[in-house]
Amino acid sequence: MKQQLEQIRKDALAAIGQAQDSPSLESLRVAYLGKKGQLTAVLKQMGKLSAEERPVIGQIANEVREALGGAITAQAKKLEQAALEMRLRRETVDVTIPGTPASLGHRHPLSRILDEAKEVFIGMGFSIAEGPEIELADYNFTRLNTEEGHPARDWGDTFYITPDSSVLLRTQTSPMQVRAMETMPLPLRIIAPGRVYRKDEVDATHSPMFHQLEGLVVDKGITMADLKGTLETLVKRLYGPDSVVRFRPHHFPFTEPSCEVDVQCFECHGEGCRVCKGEGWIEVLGAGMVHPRVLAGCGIDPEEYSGFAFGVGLERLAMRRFSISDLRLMFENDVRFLRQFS
Ligand code: 2NL
Repeated sequence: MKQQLEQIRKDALAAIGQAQDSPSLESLRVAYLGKKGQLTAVLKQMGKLSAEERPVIGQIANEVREALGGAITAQAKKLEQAALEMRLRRETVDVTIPGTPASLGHRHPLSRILDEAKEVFIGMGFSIAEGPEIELADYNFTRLNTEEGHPARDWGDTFYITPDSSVLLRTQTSPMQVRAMETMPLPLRIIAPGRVYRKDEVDATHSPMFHQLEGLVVDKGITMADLKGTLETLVKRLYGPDSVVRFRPHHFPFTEPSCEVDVQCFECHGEGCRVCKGEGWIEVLGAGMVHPRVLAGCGIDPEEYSGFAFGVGLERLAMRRFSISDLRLMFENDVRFLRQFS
C-alpha cells in the first residue's frame, strides 16, 4: 500500500507538472483527489490494515494528499503567471514607433485672403455686415443712384429672379451697406464681404459668381484723405509695406468723386512687364466719396455727414497674392491645387 501511495505521488506530481491549462489541472485534481479518485480509492482500503500499519500509512496518505494539493495550487499559479506574461507580451505597445499623423485640412486661398482683409479692417475699428444674396433691385441699384434704365441693370448682366426685375441675385455687397446706413447709429465703419453674381462668361478672370468685399465709412468731416489713408493701409498690409499706391480718377454711379486704386507692379516696379501687361501698375480696387444722393436716400443729411466707400474683388486679390493664373482653379476644388496653400 505504501508503494501504491508512492506510485500515485510520483505519477500525479509528474502529470500536474505537465498540465498546460486549468481544465486539465482540474481533471487531474478530480482523478487523484476527488471522491472517486485514485488516492481516495487507496484510503478506502485502510480498513484492511493492521492497527500498527494504519497510522503509518495514514500519515503517508496525508502527506501525499497535501503534496498533490500543493502541487496543483502551485501549477495553477504558474499557468496564471504564464498566461499573464503572454498577454503582456502580445499587448506590448512600442511607444517609440512614429505615429500616423492625422491629416488636418486647411483654409481655401480665398478664405485666407478674406480673413486677412477682415483682420486689417477689424484692427481699424470696422465691424462686419453680412446679408442675403437674394436682394431687392431697390437696394442693389436704385438706392445706389443707379436708376431704372441704367446699363448696369441690363437683363444681360444681372440674374433677375422675378419677371418684373424687382428681385435679383445681388451684383455687389452694397445693399447691406445701404441697410446699415438706414438702421445703424452714426458714425458708421463697416465692411460687407460676400458672394455676388453677374452674368459673365466663365474664363480665366471671370466667373458668374465671385466674392466681393465692400467697405463704408460715414461720419462728420470724412474726406478723400481718410479714403486714401485707409486704402493705402489696406494695400500695404496685403501687398507689403513697400507697396507704392496710386489713385486714379474714375466713375461709379454711387460715389462722387470716384477713383480706382492701383498698386505699382511688384515684378517690374513700374517699368511694364508680363505680370502688369506692360502697364507698370495693377488695379486693385474701386472707391470714392459716397454720393450725396445715396446718403440722402438712406436718411442721412449730406450737409452734416460725408463718407467714403470702396469695393474689391477677392478672387483677383487672391490670384495676385498667390500667383494663381486661372480663376477657375479656385472653384474646382481639386485638392492637388488647394494643397499648395496649406
Ligand atoms: C468696383 C468697386 C465700389 C462702392 C463700391 C459703395 C457702397 C455704398 C455707397 C457707395 Cl453703400 N459706394 N460701394 C463704392 C465704390 C466702388 O466697388 O469696382 N465696383 C464696380
